[in-house]
Formats: sequence, structure tokens, C-alpha cells
Amino acid sequence: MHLSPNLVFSTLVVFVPTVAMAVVVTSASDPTVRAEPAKPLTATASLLNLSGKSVGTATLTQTDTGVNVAINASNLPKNSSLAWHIHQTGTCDPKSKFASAGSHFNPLNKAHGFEHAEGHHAGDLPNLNVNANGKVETSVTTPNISLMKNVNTSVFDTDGSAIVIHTKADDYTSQPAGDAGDRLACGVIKSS
Ligand SMILES: [Cu+2]
Repeated sequence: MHLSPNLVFSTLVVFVPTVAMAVVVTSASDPTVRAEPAKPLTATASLLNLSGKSVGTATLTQTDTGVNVAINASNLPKNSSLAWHIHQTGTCDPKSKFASAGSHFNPLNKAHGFEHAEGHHAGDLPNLNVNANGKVETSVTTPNISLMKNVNTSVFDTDGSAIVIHTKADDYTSQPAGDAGDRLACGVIKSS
């Protein structure tokens, strides 16, 4: 079942009075009973280009069906189709031209590409369509990654993960990375 953020919010509102009543009846002095309702897990990645200039932000939200990855970016090549992926290492060093972010996040050891028979990497994402002003604002929900720790598809593994935008489109088949060109921008995924 897919829960929209609005639905989650309204559910929390319903539960708040119940918790408050329980506090009054059973344990008015116990501060642990007053704990805030759990918020959805979220993370952000601030995307910088090779000059260190911000090109935008990606916001990640854990849902029942995966992780929603929303991107709002600008100063990108106009009218372009660009690959973006989750990469396996949470390090964005422009001196390395973002090679520091490593290969695609691939905890399940698949081949690259949505159209590959043995695909695809957990970090694969559908290409971004950048408009005539060099902007893109879109989101995708991927079932292949998690913001929860201690699961094998967690982006928060020991060395973290990063989001990388490339200079070309992903052809969804070429190995190891869809013939997507160089790395244009990079952002470390940080819990928020
Ligand atoms: Cu990539």
C-alpha cells in the first residue's frame, strides 16, 4: 500500500489525542510517554558541480514502497537528457572529478541498466529531462534502496552513498554505467 505524505500526516493527527489521554490516565509524570510520533525517514544531498557551485538539491523520503527521490536542480545543460545514479561511496571530491563517489550503488551485484537482462543496479535511476532554462524538477520512487540502517540496500552503509549527475544520458544497457559520460555534479546523501 502506498501512503502519501498527506495520508501519514492525517493519521498522526488522529492518534495524538489518544496518546494524550493515555498520559493522563496512566502516567502523567513519565516523559517517555510524551515522545513525538515517528516522522518519516528523510535525507538530502546538496549537489555541487566541479567548480564547487551548487546546482540544486535532492530530497529522499522513505515510503512504504521504497524511497522517493525528488530533485530540484538548475544550471544544467539546456534541453538535455542526463543520467543520475546513487553511487556507492559518500565522498564527492572535485579534485577526483567525483571518481571518489565510486561505482553505482549495487549491493545485490546486478548488471547495469533497466533494459539489461541481468539488471539493474540498485542505484540506477531514470534519466533527467532538463528544460530549455537548464532546470529540472522531478521525483521518482525507487524500491531498490532504503534509508533504514542495517538493511543490505541501505544507502547509509559504512562509507555512505552519493548522488551523481552525469554529462550524458544513460542508455540503460551499456556496462558498467550506461555510457553516461563524465560526472557533472555530486552530492553526499545525509540523514536529515
Ligand atoms: Cu552515475
